[in-house]
Amino acid sequence: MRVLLVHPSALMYSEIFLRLEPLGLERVAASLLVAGHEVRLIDLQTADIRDYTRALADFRPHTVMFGLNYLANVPEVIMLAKQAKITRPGCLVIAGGHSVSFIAQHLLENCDEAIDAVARGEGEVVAPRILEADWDSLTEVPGAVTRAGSGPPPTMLPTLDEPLPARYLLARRNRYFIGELDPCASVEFTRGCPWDCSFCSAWTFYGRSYRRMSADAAGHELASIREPNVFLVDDVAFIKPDHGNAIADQIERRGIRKRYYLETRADVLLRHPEVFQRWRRLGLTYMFLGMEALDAEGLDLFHKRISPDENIKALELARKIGITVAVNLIADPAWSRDQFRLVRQWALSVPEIVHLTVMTPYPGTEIWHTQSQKLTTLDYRLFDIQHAVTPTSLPLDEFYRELVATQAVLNRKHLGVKALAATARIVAGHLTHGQTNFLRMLWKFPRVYNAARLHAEHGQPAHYCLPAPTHAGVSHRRRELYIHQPIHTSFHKD
Ligand code: B12
Ligand code: SF4
Repeated sequence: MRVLLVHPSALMYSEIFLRLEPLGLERVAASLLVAGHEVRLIDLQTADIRDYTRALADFRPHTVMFGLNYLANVPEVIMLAKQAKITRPGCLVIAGGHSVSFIAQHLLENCDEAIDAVARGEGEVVAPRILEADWDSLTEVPGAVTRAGSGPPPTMLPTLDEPLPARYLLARRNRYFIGELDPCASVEFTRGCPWDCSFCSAWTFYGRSYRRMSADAAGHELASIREPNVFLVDDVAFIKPDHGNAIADQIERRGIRKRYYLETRADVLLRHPEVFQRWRRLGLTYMFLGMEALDAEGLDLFHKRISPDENIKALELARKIGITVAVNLIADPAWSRDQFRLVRQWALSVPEIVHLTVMTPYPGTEIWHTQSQKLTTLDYRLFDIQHAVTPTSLPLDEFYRELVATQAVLNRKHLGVKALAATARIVAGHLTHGQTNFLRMLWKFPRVYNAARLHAEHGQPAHYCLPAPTHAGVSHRRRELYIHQPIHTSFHKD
């Protein structure tokens, strides 16, 4: 069967700092190839809508599969799905990925019949099974959902060691970057997270499980990557120090030389600094720590299970090791002008890169159940953690002015004249190799972060909307949040 896989375009607000390869779709592509299908992959983050139109006409796919990890991309995917149905009448249109797994039935009932089925959970397993099944027996496939009903819960991959992502299917690989790590590939060593933060759906998607790729497979995959830089997509890197060390052994044994960016938690870094020190020597350059809040009250509210003191100690430790750290804070729509001011003051007092995102209840998170009765909009496009979708204490336009003013202060800290002078050498190095992503990023900020535009985006007509919350105010059972049902691991806390 001919299968066209499509990743939608990047959100304007994330594209400023980075653009990363669609690793999930590359793994789905690899599993479809193993099952004997002919596969093409288009990433609209780097390709043009004309490439998509051309692929529908020339490749003539029997099935078009869309990656829907992000709610904000839903309206775009419905539009692309409609185009597929017009150009290739009778073709099967499927959506899969993180976010769509939580809203499958609602999307199918509210997409003007442009999407036939949703594949929930890990695509390496469910996608080939859907293509094997008859349309009439689709609702028996674990993870498959159609307008006629849902199959059993999706099943998990027995091992993360295979398939190797079909990276070679992507044209324009030099367009993927994060900051000055340009070009940059992505790799995944572990899947899932044993913590349970209230604003996050990483743990609910994988049923709070945590799985690891074997060190040998990780070494093999790293060695196969051509880019000099690697973004490690694991939610929390090196929770298990033996795993981090075993992969480090592989890197040394195979003589792999790259620079790395990873995300982890402050307590994981504090518990096993020696692993991060070793990785620093192997090329670890940037680390992202989700601090989320500066005070204990905020951290408790998010179930972060960490203290402000640990967060600060982790920053000091990372500085000592010589890793550049980026942290994220979550802006509560209830913030006053004073709270924004305090964040600005704190951010200017530390050398780290500070990002500010807006607290957003997503389906699949606990706060979807506790906060969603307050939603002020159901427009998918505003669920991108840049917009306020719950009531703001300040008038909305003023909230955005404070938010953007704070983001601008944080940005100037790193992209101001002094900082730019420091990056000049890096930029020159990139240009020598024809890499322009980092340079373009430096000029995009003022155009993208704009309070008036953020505010005006609330007024755009919404043709497609999230499901109206039904559990509002009702306490829910945590297991009902899960896409993959929990498997037993030593990490389970409930
Ligand atoms: C890497 C990453 C990114 C990359 C995206 C890279 C890319 N182009 O794909 C970057 C950094 C750009 C990014 C940005 C954002 N991200 Co992000 N991201 C992640 C992260 C950490 C890992 C994703 C990943 O690559 N995993 C590894 C691959 C192998 O898994 P996967 O993509 O999930 O794919 C599997 C399944 O989902 C499924 N699947 C995926 N696609 C398809 C398609 C089909 C047809 C099928 C059948 C199956 C299928 O099968 C795959 C293999 O098992 C996840 C957390 C997580 N653990 O999932 C958050 C996560 C997905 N991101 C999230 C968010 C909020 C965002 C942003 C909105 C934040 C922001 N403003 O910066 C933006 C929006 C991006 C956009 N639309 O432009 C949230 C999603 C919340 C939600 N419910 O919408 C997550 C869950 C983080 C979290 N902790 O809450 N992100
Ligand atoms: S925010 Fe990080 S630590 Fe918390 S549940 Fe999500 S992935 Fe895990």
